[in-house]
Amino acid sequence: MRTEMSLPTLTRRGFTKLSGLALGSLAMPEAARAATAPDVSLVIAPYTLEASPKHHIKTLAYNGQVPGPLFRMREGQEQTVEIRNLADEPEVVHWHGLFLPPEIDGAMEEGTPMIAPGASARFTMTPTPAGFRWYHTHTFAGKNLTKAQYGGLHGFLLIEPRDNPAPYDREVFLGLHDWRGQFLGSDDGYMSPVYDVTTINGKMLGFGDPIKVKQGERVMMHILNSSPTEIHWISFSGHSFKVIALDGNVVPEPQTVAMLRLSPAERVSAIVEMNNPGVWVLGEVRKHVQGTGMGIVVEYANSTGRPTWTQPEELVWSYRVFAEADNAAPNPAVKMMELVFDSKFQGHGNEELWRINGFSYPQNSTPEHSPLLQAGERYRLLLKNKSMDDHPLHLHRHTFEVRRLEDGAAIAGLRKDVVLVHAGKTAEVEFVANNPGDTLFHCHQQDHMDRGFMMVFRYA
Ligand SMILES: [Cu+2]
Repeated sequence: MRTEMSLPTLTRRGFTKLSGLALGSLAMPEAARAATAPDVSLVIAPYTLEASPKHHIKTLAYNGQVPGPLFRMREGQEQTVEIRNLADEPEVVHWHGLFLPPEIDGAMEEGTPMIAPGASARFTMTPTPAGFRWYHTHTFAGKNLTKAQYGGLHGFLLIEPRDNPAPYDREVFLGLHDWRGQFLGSDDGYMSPVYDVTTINGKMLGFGDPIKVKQGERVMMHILNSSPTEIHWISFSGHSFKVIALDGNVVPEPQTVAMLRLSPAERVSAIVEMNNPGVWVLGEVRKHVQGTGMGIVVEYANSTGRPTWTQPEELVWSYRVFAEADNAAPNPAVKMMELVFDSKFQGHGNEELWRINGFSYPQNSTPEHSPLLQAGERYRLLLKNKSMDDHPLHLHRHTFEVRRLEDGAAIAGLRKDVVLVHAGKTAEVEFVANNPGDTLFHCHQQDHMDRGFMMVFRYA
């Protein structure tokens, strides 16, 4: 399929570039191009998101939609990918949660080349592991709160498992996002973004299509928090969530819970039994956030009326309930690696500079400071957050197992690629160094990674 033919909203400038690209590709005969059509085609171009009739947001999007298209792949089945960049600035696409080589993983810090404006990139990849993954831009935003993850460059990716962990009737994908951020300085001079528009699947509550369900259905909800910086709390009035997987990985102890907490880049896959007919709101638990749009209507067949929202009284979430207790003796073969996070305040009106073990990126990733991994070894990361902010920490190209929670509880079996560590707390995760190549570790909060909260692990 030729993607450019079906782009709904190319701007004039985008169209000019497209023509230029078409000329550039004349070197390849049309038949040859068609014969080698990619399995996955992404076109990055300017786009205006209509979050509501009164909220039009100029941004970048994949294939003219926010979130970008859902891709389904079979685990281990090779895919050809083509990415065309019709934006004004270089772009890169990160395949979050996959075990890819650093040249295509989608982080410049690992050596993935950026795609220049007007250029395209083409490669093959073998998608693994199975589960709910996603893809997103991995560029720098700095003070511009419309760029990088502040914008619309994110989409769903499902790598189909060989077996389904639980029976369900159908799947729904929901993406949480925050828009139109502004840096707000607090009394102590620190700056953080605040947002005046929030959406689920690009729409504010009441402006998108409702999710239409039937009584008795079991719906698998795959929920992604693609927010640049914000943790979100989600509940579904009249219903509960049976959490099956976190970050796409099946949990050892599926549990039914009243609400979900997702920090930036986290995913939850949960089955909802549609056993309470009516018209309901699924949305952000905190009123002031839902008030900016983060909600979606769920409508049973033959039900009408205004959607009902039941306000939960408190925020409840714990990784622990989905994990096994860890009663095993410590494994002496595991290598300990301590990572201490703090910040250096740059002066009033400026942001903090984030540090890992005393140095910011890139100083912490020189041959002298960069952690060196031995292939095949198991590492335990002691994630010590000595700062006054919470950090969703992400390791590229590997899955880790959460082993110790902030309250000291030892757990096992919870495999993730993002873990939230609150201010002043420590958590521990383990991973096996089984994917040689430069590996980026960073805070998934855009303003933190932009200000030094990244580090490259290298293999010996
Ligand atoms: Cu952070």
